[in-house]
Amino acid sequence: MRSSSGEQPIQSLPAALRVAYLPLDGATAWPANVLAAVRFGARPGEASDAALTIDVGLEPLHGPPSAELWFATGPVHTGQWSDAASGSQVRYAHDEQHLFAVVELDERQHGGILLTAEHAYGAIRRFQQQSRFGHLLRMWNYMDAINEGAGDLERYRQFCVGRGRGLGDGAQSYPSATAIGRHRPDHIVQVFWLAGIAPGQALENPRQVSAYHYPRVHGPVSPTFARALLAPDQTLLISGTASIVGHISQHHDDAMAQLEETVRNLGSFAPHVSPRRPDASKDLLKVYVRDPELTPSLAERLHQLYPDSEIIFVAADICRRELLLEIEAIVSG
Ligand code: 3EB
Repeated sequence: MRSSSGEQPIQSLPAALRVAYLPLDGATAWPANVLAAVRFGARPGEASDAALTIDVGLEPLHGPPSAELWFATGPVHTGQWSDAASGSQVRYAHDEQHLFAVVELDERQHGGILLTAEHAYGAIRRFQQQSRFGHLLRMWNYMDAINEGAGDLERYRQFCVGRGRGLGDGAQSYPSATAIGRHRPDHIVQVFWLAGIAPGQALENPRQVSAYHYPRVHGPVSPTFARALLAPDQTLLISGTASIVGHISQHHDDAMAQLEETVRNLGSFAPHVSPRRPDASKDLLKVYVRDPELTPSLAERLHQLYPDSEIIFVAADICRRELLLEIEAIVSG
């Protein structure tokens, strides 16, 4: 992804977002000043020193379980916010520039995937309206059985309907995002996000139709995300990216061909990668893999393509049943 390795300190930008993967091997200590930790895999009972801990029920593959750590750039404040309209809680942590927050709703209490998504996104919209961190930068959506149901009743499409209703039509631009299915059902629609005091710049991919302009064939309500977002500090937050060209899935049943197509899609953002700051973190890739057995060959190719990046793999379902993998990335500014 990175096209240049020039080193130029850029003084005028806000403090850099710093993100890293930490192996959860019991031996590695928690670093200080963590705004939020996103942990993968079931890890009951284990403590975290992060201000906000988000446990994601996606099994890590190929390597030790890890946490994605988002570092704070100053003192951290945490809290909980109640949204009476949806009966939900937003848990959050923020420093002076960024907020990380999560809402987790049980589908059994909210009447299925569509209403749960609507309630979650209604809560997010209301929370964001009163927040000092008014600009959504990056969102993750994790849910059960994402491909269950036929046609427009497929759960991902129902999720998109609920998300659209919850968000309303006030949005002028969208954050980057990921929407993924858990292999092990837990009935929870889990949405977490990064927001900032300043807006990012939404980017689209010339190889792909913008998701919010997908034609009707992909569902009644289009997904609301930007292909990538350039954060105010120039960190590039690339959305979940798959083997889609135009709006059509490519290379059904061929994971390695899907990988190459996905890599070409990721390559579209190379012009937006800024020169590396001296203190920049490594680039991070997260690979969602439908069939865990594919992991070794995917890993071999990805390490060859991105030798300087940190790459983690998790078992997950992708939002179209023919898609076998999806990759998201964080490229430091
Ligand atoms: C795609 O390109 C693949 O619904 O928020 C990727 C990233 C995808 C985000 C979302 C969906 C979402 O359409 C799926």
